[in-house]
Amino acid sequence: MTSQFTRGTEQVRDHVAAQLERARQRSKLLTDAVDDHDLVRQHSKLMSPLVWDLAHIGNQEELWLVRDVGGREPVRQDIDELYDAFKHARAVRPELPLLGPAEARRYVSQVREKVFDVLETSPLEGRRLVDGGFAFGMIVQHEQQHDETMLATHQLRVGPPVLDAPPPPRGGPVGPAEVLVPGGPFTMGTSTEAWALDNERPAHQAFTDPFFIDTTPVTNRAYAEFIAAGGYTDPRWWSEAGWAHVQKAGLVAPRFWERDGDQWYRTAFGVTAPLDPDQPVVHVCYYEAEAYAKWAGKRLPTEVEWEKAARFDPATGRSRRYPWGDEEPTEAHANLNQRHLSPAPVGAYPAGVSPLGVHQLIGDVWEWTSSDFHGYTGFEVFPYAEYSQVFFGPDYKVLRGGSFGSDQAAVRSTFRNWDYPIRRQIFAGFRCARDASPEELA
Ligand code: AVJ
Ligand code: FE
Repeated sequence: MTSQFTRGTEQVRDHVAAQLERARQRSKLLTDAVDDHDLVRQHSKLMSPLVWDLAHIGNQEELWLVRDVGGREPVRQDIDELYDAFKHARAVRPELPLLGPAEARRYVSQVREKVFDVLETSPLEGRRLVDGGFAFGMIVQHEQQHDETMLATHQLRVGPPVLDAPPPPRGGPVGPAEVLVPGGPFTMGTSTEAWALDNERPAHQAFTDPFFIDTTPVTNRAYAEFIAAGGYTDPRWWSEAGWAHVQKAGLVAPRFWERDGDQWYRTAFGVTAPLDPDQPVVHVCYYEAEAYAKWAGKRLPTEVEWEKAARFDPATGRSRRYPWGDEEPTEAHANLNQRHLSPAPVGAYPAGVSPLGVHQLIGDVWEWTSSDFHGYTGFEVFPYAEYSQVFFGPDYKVLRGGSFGSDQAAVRSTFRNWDYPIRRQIFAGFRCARDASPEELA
């Protein structure tokens, strides 16, 4: 596939139509999998009812593509307020007079019909919002992001399994445990990726000292060793905020883990099975990641380090779109697109390795970094402040790389996710890094 910035207008339209369709197939799968009662109820205070996500997807699509890009009459102006994420916290959304399952489904398909008409008739240039199909790409990504959120709701749902997928591919060799990333400048962020969101822009030169980064995300096996070594009860490994949190919340293991004697079990989408020791650990919060890293004699990578490990090609000095090159991900490169319902064992994606030999940077699990979420120098709100800017500051930590539940339309090496450091319902794990000593560089 060619990259978005080399596509002609007709190719952009075809690409947009296919991506919209793919996103909608996934939204349907996630909402048709459960009955009406499960669609309207709250599976966790942290999440919206699934039926809210569905209509919110339609409402954002209506606001940006039907009304703004298309200049058409509203489909349902009366419901804007209900589906404005800033008006009502997730915990209170079930109490709102929401559209019911049948109404929500009708609403999203009415909007979609108009959007296909707008797509056929609107010029895709001349206005920054539509250049390269940006507004459509933003809405595709928005739907896929909410699909990942709905997948997290499914993971929190209690009851017999309703989702099914083939197991991930087998693991394989990964080489040395860490790789050395050379110090110096590299290009971070992007100014050319047509569908990159405002917080990924602009491309700029960033600098790192030489550092080591783990070849793979931290596995269940390694994480279980931290638990067995008393990691959760030893304040030496925890930051002040982390120690306060682990005690108050009573954390003893990753979310969805259960012990029976010496064996750990993990429940995923209604299925409880012995933990696969070679899969990356998932459902840990930032504080747990930080504590593990300290126990291991390491630290979390900064966001700058993570992106350099994922993009920098020392042979050319260039930053790639993905660790493996500039081509779109295929199923050989990365565990994405909800193709499997868990992370894959380490070494499962040799075709996805970075030039420096780092595995599984894209897909499998979101990776916590030590960085707060801020705008890059030269950041400009586009097209609305409530996507990124209102979240900038010390309250959120940046996560990188996407998970098995992220769609490839919404993941790239410049993509930035963020969440509170206590959150565990997202598909998040981590890998460690450390400074390189002078002897190691000599
Ligand atoms: C980028 C995943 C943090 O879900 O809060 C969805 C994406 N923004 N609707 C979120 C988003 C508006 C956002 N994250
Ligand atoms: Fe949203």
